[in-house]
Amino acid sequence: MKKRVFSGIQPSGHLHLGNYLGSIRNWVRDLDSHDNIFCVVDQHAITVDYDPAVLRSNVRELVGLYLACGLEPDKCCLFVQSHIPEHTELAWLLTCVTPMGWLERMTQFKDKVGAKRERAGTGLFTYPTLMAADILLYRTHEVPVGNDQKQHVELTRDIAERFNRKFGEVFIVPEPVIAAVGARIMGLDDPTAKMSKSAPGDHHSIGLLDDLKKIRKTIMRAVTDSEQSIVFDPARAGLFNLLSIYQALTGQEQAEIETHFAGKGYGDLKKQVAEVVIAEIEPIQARYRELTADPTYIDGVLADSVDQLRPIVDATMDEVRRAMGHR
Ligand code: AQP
Repeated sequence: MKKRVFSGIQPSGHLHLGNYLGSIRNWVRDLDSHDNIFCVVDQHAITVDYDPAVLRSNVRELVGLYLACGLEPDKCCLFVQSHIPEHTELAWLLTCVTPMGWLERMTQFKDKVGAKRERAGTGLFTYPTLMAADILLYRTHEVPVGNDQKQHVELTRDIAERFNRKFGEVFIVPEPVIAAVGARIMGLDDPTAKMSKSAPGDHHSIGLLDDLKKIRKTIMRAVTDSEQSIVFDPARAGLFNLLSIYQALTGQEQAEIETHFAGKGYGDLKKQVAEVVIAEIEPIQARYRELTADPTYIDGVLADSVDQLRPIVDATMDEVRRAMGHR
């Protein structure tokens, strides 16, 4: 039996190179060896201020990009979270077995609320229990994510174990899977901050659908330092980020890359990073244009997946409701 993989991305903005290298590319690589379920987690995207029309358009763009990046519908289920209402039912049930203290330790919540804690929506605080529900609903074995989501997957494990101790062995306890390279791509305008869909700044991220000239410009303007040598030194955050992107896309070893760039300057490095980024993104953009030319294609893929997932969802929820005394 193949291991089941579940992962998702929020339609909270335009997909960027960090989302691609930290997540989607690894999902595509492992399609044949796993039983695959990928979601557009639109209910997570409403935990912060948002515009419903923009959300609707982001959902379709994200599904189109999932397909364009190589998530072939005959090898995986692709669906939108809000199309399966049991995600929120299970989230509520799990919220009732999750101690407040566990949620208070989540660093993403602290980063996102900053000083505005009193005004933040409760959903932002309980977001990790919805994520636990997403994962546990499908009896997932592995959750491939970028580094920033590792803490949430570990919390999911704790919730599953606590539930199983209290109500019987209902859930599979999932493992986070983090890529060795590309799991934390940083902003090009500020290499101390993670590249994010919702971060401001025209030259912060590389969007998968960005104009290719803009991508080149963003890379050429990337913040580095005033030193000379081109080496993988985590203390030189801007340089390290550019080299990590280059490494993730070429698949070369660090030593090989350092030898390649020995004696060259930052201008050369940036040009070559731009080349490998564009070589990866250009065909994705072309496929995206083809796939989205017929909007009914996406609707068909989403509806088929919901049909395929229905028996798994029904079986899990039946067991959960019985275990908790609702049946
Ligand atoms: N900078 C990154 N480098 C590598 N992986 C990343 N991921 C996100 N940013 C990077 C991974 O992409 C997946 C999707 O994440 P998400 O949409 O659920 O939320 P996020 O982690 O909060 O992503 P963003 O892009 O930063 O969105 P916003 O700005 O809305 O919060 C996850 O696997 C994540 O680890």
